[in-house]
Amino acid sequence: MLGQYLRNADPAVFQALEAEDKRQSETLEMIASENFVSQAVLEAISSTLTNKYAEGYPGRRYYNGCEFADVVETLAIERARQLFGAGFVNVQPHSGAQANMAALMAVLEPGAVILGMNLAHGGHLTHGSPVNFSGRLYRPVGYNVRESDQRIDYDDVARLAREHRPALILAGASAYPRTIDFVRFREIADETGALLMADVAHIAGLIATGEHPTSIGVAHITTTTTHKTLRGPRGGMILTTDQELARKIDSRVFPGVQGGPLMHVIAAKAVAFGEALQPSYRTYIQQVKKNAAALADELQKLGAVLVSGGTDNHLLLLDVRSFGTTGDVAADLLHEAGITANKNGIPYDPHPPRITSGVRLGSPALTTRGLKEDEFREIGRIIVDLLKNLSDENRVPKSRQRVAELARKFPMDRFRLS
Ligand code: DSN
Repeated sequence: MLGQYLRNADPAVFQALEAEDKRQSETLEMIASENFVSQAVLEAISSTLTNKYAEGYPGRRYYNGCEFADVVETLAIERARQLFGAGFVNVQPHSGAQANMAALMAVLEPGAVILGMNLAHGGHLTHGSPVNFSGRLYRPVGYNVRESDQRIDYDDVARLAREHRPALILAGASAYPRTIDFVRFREIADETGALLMADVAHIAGLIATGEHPTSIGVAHITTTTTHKTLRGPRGGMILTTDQELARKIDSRVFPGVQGGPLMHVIAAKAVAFGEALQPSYRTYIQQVKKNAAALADELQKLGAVLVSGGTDNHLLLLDVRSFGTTGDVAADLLHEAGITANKNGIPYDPHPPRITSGVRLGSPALTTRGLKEDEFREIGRIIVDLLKNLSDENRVPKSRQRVAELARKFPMDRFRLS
């Protein structure tokens, strides 16, 4: 049994994986936090390093047999340092949420006040949501975007910081289409005696290539995922330029909140960071931005409303109220037509999170697949045709055909293991 290929050893799982491959090939992936990893990254994830326990850090492990685990973790750390210009990197967090948990616990005592972006305004669960550890362990205060232009109101962040004196301010978002001013955040943190933590999970690839102002050396701590614009395996990472903070972070990640690191994933992080250091990755990220801008432009030309009136990065938030529908209905309709996206709350949303008034659309995955501005404009037209003609029964089959044509033009074979 141990020597059999998956196809024979476990047909049920094999078939589900085959079906997933087909789903990814035949549909258009527009979830802003997803991407397609390279063949090389896939190979590293499926390597025998999944068998290895390696608690500790390179050169200081608790088990023997870690010599090659040390090689890949050191490569991942060195490449991440080079990519972001950060002196200290911990590549062990299993996810972005774990990275945030370890980073917050490294510098805060339970009950500390934290100031983060409201989830309903584009923030993240781990930035102080009451249903998350961050809202249960700490005392969260949320900042919103301005109602008039749906951008972060830095004066209001400063006002809240002066009023609540947080121990830590969190800058970063999972549904914010505009540039984040980390320097202004740091000024506010310095004025009010807070630490600044930046969660750049969504924009890490933009920062690594100079396509978004960096948080490294501006924020005291930066956390990120490695699988979004960074196009690596699913996982997290913490960066800092401060040696003392780095020491605290390392001991919070292990043994603080995690046990054995996922060494196969760390090997894949090393591979992905190596890819991101190539000049072609910068071209890729520039195209990600151009594609998001083209989609935003086409949607707006066709009368659609976008939160904040456009995008500076890899994502946009479509306000579907002008189509007379809600986010859940719109996202399901796109799904039926073969476009995968997620319903998303918009700032000051009249609907609860399971309904919402928005759909979040991102360009990273389809840009990896090779689509450019013309194709993104066609996707914009397909989306508006679908949402404008809600009562036309033929709209889904027609759109499905247009989606299938686009998907066929950009085959996915090169991202497969076999
Ligand atoms: N789930 C991620 C996203 O979609 O942005 C955030 O954790």
